Amino acid sequence: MGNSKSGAMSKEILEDLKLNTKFSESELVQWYENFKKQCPSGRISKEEFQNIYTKFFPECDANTYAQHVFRSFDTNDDGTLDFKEYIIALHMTSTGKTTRKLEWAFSLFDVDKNGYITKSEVKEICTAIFKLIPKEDLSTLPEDENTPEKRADKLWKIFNKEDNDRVAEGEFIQGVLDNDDALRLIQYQPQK
Ligand SMILES: [Ca+2]
Ligand SMILES: [Ca+2]
Repeated sequence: MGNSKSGAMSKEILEDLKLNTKFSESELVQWYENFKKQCPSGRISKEEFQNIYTKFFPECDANTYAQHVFRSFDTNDDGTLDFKEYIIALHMTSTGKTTRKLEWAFSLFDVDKNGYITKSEVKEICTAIFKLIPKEDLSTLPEDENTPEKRADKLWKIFNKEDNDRVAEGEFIQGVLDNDDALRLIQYQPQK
């Protein structure tokens, strides 16, 4: 904070990232240089993020999902991703540690960031996930999960909740860990 915009990453950010991620100092420095090259302003706007993200899904509409992913990465809610948010996001989504990934998944589903997931939030994310599924794959989905509503219903049942209930982070993580279907249902997995 309050550091000059140009040049190297500030010492405190570097120390913080070394502590909070598994990346080494030299990896972080390398990432930072790449980041500065791609983003000379040091920040990624929502539009830039959407542009990058949707390139990975040339055949479908990834815009809605990209917006949700952006929101879940923008932890300080200022409408841009800075280097720290970018690296933490990268760490959460790439690390093998399931709990970390599920913490991120929780923040993806918690659309209004109030610390709980409602059934309508689950439906909203399921709808965004569905837009990622190529048309030819839609017809191969199991009967009980071949619409966003059915997928949301199936997911919601796993948490043993009434329609008007809400799910806290701990319940969400435990629920997904305890159920083989849940991990598959909370994310988009391309069919091989
Ligand atoms: Ca931010
Ligand atoms: Ca919420």
